[in-house]
Amino acid sequence: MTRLIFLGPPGSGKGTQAAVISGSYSFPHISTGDILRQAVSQGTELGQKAQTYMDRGDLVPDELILGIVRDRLSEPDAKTGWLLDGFPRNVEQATYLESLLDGIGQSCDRVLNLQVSDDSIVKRLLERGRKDDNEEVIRHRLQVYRQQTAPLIDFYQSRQKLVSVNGDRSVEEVTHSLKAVVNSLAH
Ligand code: B4P
Repeated sequence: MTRLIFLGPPGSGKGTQAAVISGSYSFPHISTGDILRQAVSQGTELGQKAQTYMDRGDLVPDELILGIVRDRLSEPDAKTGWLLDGFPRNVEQATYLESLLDGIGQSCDRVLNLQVSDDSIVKRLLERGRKDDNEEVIRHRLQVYRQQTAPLIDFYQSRQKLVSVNGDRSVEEVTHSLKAVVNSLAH
């Protein structure tokens, strides 16, 4: 049973690596970004509320996110492990997750922190060209990351969960390092 959180700035490769790792180890990949983008493309109430925040590069308000994660983690496939990609994104979300997991007798095993330089991030995201991938929005997302998400590095370090991995390498090299961490977890 493996429970992982992928942490890192926008464009650090969380989504890319989470897809590979969850495929290799067969645990569900839960991406709040994917859930939100799906809601936007389907025009649901959640999607309509979330879109403005995402287009600006701001975090979507916690009240829209927390219930989604709670419901997703209570689905049958998440009983035996999961990989959270892009959640938590701030200390409030991390505190909520901790008490949610406490309540169901779970805890996360490791928080994998992908480290990538700002220059690589801007280059990667401009190449990807998603709607929220123009230079102004990318710079804003990096600022939001520093203010709201980076404090989670200390949060998880103090709980002895954090493992940092150099994400400024090829996809395969990063996957190799991440698998070494997952394989080291004795379950
Ligand atoms: P996310 O969907 O989480 O996306 P991201 O941070 O931009 O990207 P990620 O790190 O997954 O990068 P990827 O692998 O795609 O968030 C989008 C928005 O949703 C947020 O701004 C926010 O508004 C909202 N949101 C999501 N979760 C939230 C939450 N919990 N609370 C509030 N709001 C939330 O990689 C990026 C690119 O790099 C790709 O093109 C990829 O091909 C390339 N790449 C990856 N690895 C590479 C490598 N090693 N070398 C070269 N290129 C690489």
